[in-house]
Amino acid sequence: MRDRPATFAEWAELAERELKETPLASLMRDYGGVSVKPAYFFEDLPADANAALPGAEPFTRGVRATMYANRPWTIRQYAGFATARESNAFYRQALANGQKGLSVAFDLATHRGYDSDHPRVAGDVGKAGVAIDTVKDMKALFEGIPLDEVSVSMTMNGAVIPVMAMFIVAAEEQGVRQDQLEGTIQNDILKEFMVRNTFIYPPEPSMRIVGDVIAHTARHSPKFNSISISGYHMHEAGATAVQELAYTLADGREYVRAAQARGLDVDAFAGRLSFFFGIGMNFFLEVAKLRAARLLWAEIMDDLGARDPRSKMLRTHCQTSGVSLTSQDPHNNIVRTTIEALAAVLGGTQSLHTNSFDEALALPTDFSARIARNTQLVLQHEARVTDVVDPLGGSYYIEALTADLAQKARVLIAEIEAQGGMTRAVQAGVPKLEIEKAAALRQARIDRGEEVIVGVNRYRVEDEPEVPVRQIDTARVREEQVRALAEVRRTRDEARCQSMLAALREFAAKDEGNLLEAAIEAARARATLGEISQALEDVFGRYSATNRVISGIYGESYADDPEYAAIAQRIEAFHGRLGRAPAILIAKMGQDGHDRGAKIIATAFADLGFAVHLGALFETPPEVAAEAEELGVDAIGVSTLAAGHRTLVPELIAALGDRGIGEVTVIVGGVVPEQDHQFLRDCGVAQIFGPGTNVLEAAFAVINEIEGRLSN
Ligand code: DCA
Repeated sequence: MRDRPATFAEWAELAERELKETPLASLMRDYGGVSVKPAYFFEDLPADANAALPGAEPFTRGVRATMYANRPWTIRQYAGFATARESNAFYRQALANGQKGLSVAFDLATHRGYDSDHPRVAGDVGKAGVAIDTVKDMKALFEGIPLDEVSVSMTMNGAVIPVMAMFIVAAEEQGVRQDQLEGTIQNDILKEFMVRNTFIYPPEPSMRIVGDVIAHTARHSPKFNSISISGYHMHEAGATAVQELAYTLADGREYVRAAQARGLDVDAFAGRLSFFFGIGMNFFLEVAKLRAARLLWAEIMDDLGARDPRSKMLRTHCQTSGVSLTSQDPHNNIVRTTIEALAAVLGGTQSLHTNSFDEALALPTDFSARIARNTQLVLQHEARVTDVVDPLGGSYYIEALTADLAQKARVLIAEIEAQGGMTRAVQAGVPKLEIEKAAALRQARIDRGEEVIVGVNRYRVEDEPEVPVRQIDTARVREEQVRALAEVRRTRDEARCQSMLAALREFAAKDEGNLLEAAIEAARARATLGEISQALEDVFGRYSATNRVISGIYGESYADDPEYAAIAQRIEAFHGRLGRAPAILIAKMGQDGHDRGAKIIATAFADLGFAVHLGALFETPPEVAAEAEELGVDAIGVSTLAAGHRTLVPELIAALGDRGIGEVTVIVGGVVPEQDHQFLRDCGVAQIFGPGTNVLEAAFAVINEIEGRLSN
């Protein structure tokens, strides 16, 4: 028996013998700036790893001493669709079937502060979330669900003021006081400017809103988590683990400062700040990421003057990764989600959402939602992973990776500090651009087959099984909402409602008073979500983001690729014949702000030689048609991820016809259920590309379409 710890050097000798000609260095991996060796040893353990205690600062091993051994994580499935009534029925069923907390998904119209009858949101009402226009809708959403017992999380950022106000009033009318409310509001606006794009107002007034919500809940709802500082959307937009950690925690620091600037003592609110991370397929990296996040947050809060240990605890919700799901061979997604859920649990999450396997195709059906929830029930009840606290603690690899991630993130956090903090960095657009670069790099690796995705770039099946998907009749939902809105407006005390809205406007203009408090009064007087939001917009204005296309990443990754060169040559030949490059407008219509796919296509096509115009977010079909005419493009690539395509694409094609440019090729990319393909083709769509489409294949198809049309 040896009496000393084994070392990497000793192992390397054995390994090199086994590897024969292959160099050991070829087994090294890079996880977005973190390099990983093929084996870890005692010597890799950070000095403080042996001293870490679960439930004690800096909480690397978990925020509770007993963790799941005493209480498992909360099974909290994010859901919402169509009307409040339908979502309510779904929630009640879920609670009866073992779900522990609720998590509300709002539709995009609500996110962007529009009532369902607003002309800009025709394609968005009731899609990808529930439509909420009035307190009446909010009451219907929670009918029969006691808000003093069930904790409710609401993913709302842009329209946080009207939504929180309506939630509070709905609870009040259920007989539940504000101090009894349990739950979480996302209220994380900085990441909206970075990646998710459901902002309404410019960054500075948006930060005031965040501060007001934190201040109000600290005072009135001590059990309510006033923010869910989210890395998830960065993760989904393609951020590396280091970026997700650093940007999220830097956002957290900025929010603490915003609340302190409103005169609050840090320990009065910090215990109710919560977090939200995305969990992807890199199993150990994701476990280490959660551990590193807790370690770093404790350090940051120390720095900000927190004294209460609860202020230094990073409590988090996690969601398995949506972008890791594939539309090809979709049942593989059940396996992916299980692996990701296990990583979240071994990382010590407090609450978890597991995705449904059909989410790369459409909104989950009852069946897929059940499998997703059961994934967590099986982990909690059958896999015995809850019995032991932080079971990976002490693993050479996990401990070293935790320390390494934390160190890399510290450097990035310091860079943001040097830029003047996250609001400044976001205004300058730096984090957004860095995430887009990381996303393009990863997509290029997948397209080149360097990263294998089963059923997508390897092991493809010929006959894809047809998966039944949930269809939502938006026209019906919209009609119902519009009718209900009219009824509320007709029966309320109009003078009282208008005076409350005027008071809210004044609060906003004078930069005094708490905006949420004023909005609660307006909601009591039955002001609608759109009206409350508009009152603030009258003062703050509506923000529009600048859109930039990064270049060079695809070109570099494919420097020696014959297929890439073949398309580039076709485009050059096109240029030679017509004296110009083939031109494409990448369009995002409706209120769907997910633009990772659009940005990747824009970057790759630009590198290939296309003239790429990246349209603004949130456009209407007639606006896109007008832009296409003005630019004289050959094709429009519509990127759609929030189910608006059935309404928006036919409207676009009609608008192109109205302008006499019906010959422009229309291509659709994103989440489009198989069942809708024929419908879109019949409308005149030339090509449909689902998630996971190889960018080069898409480019070939597009140039073929354009040349085909031009030669006719
Ligand atoms: N021993 C004793 N008590 C425990 C233990 C344990 N091992 N584990 C948890 N608890 C207690 C907690 O202290 C907590 O009570 P408290 O609020 O009075 O402190 C209660 O059980 C609930 O547990 P917690 O871990 O806080 O879980 P959640 O209530 O589900 O909250 C959190 C999770 C991340 C903080 C919250 O912000 C959340 O639910 N986020 C969800 C966000 C979301 O859904 N986003 C959708 C995109």
